Amino acid sequence: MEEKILYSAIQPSGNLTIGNYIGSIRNWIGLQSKFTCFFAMANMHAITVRQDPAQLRRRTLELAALYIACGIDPEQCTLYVQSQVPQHAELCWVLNSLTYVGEMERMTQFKDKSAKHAENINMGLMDYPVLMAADILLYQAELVPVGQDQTQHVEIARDIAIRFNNRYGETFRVPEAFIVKQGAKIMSLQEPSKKMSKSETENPNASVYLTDDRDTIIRKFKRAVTDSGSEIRFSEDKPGISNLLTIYSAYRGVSVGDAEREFEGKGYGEFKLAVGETVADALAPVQAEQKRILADKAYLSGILAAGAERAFKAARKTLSKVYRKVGFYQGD
Ligand code: ATP
Ligand code: LTN
Repeated sequence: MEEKILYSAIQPSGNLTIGNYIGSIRNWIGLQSKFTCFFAMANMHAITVRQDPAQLRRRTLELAALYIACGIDPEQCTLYVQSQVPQHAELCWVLNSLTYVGEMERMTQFKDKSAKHAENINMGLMDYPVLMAADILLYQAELVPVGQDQTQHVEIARDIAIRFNNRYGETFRVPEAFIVKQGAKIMSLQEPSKKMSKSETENPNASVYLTDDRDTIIRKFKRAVTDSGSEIRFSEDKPGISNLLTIYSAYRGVSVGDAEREFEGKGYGEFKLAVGETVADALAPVQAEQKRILADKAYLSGILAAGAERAFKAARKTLSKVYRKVGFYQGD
């Protein structure tokens, strides 16, 4: 039986938060032995908002090292940089002609980012979901593990795949989003009604970065906004405490129910300290490993070169099929 394909990516657009880890990377680890996996550094997506070139290059490598430090096995998976595989842009162009402007204008992320970067509402920002569809469809991926905010984009990738298949005949596998039940949307520690985001830099206490040191992590959790009352219970009317319980249970590997029982009768202060210490304990070895990998430039560039080559081969196969289907001359 042919092995199923899994695809995911993260933009090297900032320091990763524990939200990125809990909502996406953490779930890749367990799936990598069951699927043929492709994991990318989505640097082409990242430039849809302004990036400093030197910083983008550095962050791309940091993200690759982080994937490996978190437990992605580069021998087992294909780890590569999106811009090193030109078929992404090429397929995106073809898919653009099957995508309607109205659909893109309705995307929540486009609306949010347009409001946030009103001075730079560029074509790339609007086309972002089509490039993402190209990423996924190029590899014939079946499963796309992402956080909740990306479900709309995976839906549009499905629509585009179905549309293409209907018009030109069976070409793409129709992908499905894989969203975890707990932790698909980690909230800001300062405003628990808002998503924790790596590009939110206004309030540094809102996000916990995977690169934060122990004291910073503990301080941020101590300052986390909590709710009225004193009970440590997961419920809709307690968004702050519920968010902390989700983070704690993700890093402890226990259920939310178990976490609630553990802190029964305890106060908010004690609970917040325990969450901070748990996260700090878990991040320390990842940070050390990321540092070690980054220092070994030859190792990392070897992994990325091999990854780009493997990705290129898979992508070339799909693109050539697409070009044939749409009637692009490919030589005789
Ligand atoms: P940006 O702020 O630059 O848009 P981001 O923090 O939203 O970045 P992305 O690169 O867009 O991060 O997302 C990487 C992955 O992390 C995606 O699968 C996304 O769904 C997931 N993710 C992002 N934020 C969270 C969050 N707060 N909780 C759970 N998953 C998240
Ligand atoms: N848009 C995604 C990153 C991304 C992605 C992908 C995720 C780019 N291409 C393909 C899954 C599949 C995000 O997380 N912001």
